[in-house]
Amino acid sequence: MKYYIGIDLGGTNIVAAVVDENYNIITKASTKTNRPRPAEAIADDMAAMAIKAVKDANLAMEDIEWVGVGTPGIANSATGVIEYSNNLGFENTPMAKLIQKHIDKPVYIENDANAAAYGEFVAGAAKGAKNAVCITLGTGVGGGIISGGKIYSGSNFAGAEIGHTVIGIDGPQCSCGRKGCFEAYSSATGLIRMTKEKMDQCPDSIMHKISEERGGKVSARTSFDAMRQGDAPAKEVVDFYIKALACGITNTINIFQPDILCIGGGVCNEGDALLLPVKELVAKEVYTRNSPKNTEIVIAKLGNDAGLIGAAFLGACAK
Ligand code: BMX
Ligand code: ZN
Repeated sequence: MKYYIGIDLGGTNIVAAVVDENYNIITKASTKTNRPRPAEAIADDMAAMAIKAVKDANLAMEDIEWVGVGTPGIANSATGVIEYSNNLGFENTPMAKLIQKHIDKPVYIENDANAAAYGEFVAGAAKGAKNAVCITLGTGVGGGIISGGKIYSGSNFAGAEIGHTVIGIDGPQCSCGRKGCFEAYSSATGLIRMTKEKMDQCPDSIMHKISEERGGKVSARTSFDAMRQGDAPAKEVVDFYIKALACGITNTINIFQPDILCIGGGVCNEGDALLLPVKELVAKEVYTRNSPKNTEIVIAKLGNDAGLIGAAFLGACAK
């Protein structure tokens, strides 16, 4: 049996896993990212979690083929350098080298959403597809493109940032500097912003009661839950969220026409309440609406594990 290490470096958590050749996660070890911190300290913790996961699996480093890392931002897979990651505060961080100080193995790095797309491609909802696109609805909107079975990230490794394509000119401010990005509407962060705005306008909305019950917290679930209780303002928030998401997805399909477009990230826990109306809108608008073969839109299968499994198999993608 062959084993690999996958590491998911997130803004909140560092998770390392040992994954076997059948895509099963054997062990996981995690710690807080605790940003901002120097890259060296974060890399030390990433290596420590990887070493712990190997030990917990009753394996030795000799049993491991390679290490793969998924990170938000621009990851140069040729040099192992994270060129830029605004939320981690990284600029030209030689991540592969920093990890190799502790673990003497090949280290592959990729953008987190690219790694998640690769995970869904090798073992999840996009298995068997020739061309697939995955988008993740989390803190941001991540994009990952699989073309002919390989990750496509452009000529400079910064491609597939589908979240930073504008769907509303002069729309809400995005963290990338532009206004009206897909991410500014369709991330969990965007949904929370729109929920709060609607709550300010509608003091009688059930969304206030729901957030009070949850310690005053407004989350990506608040509007969906209030809608299910018949709250009209909440339904407006959800309807607009779905309209924006369908717009971004239709754009993506019009460009790539993949076999499968899979949607992952926390907001997908809404399941059919999200998927069915999105599919209906896309079917009405997509360029190929009259064609017999259309992109299949599905919810990602591997959840948070997609990034870990995809990272673990980056060495296979590089071959
Ligand atoms: C942002 C961008 C992408 C990333 C996406 C999803 C940074 C730091 N991040 O658009 O590179 O793939 O978020 O990130 O530039 P997540 O945190 O939602 O997983
Ligand atoms: Zn943007």
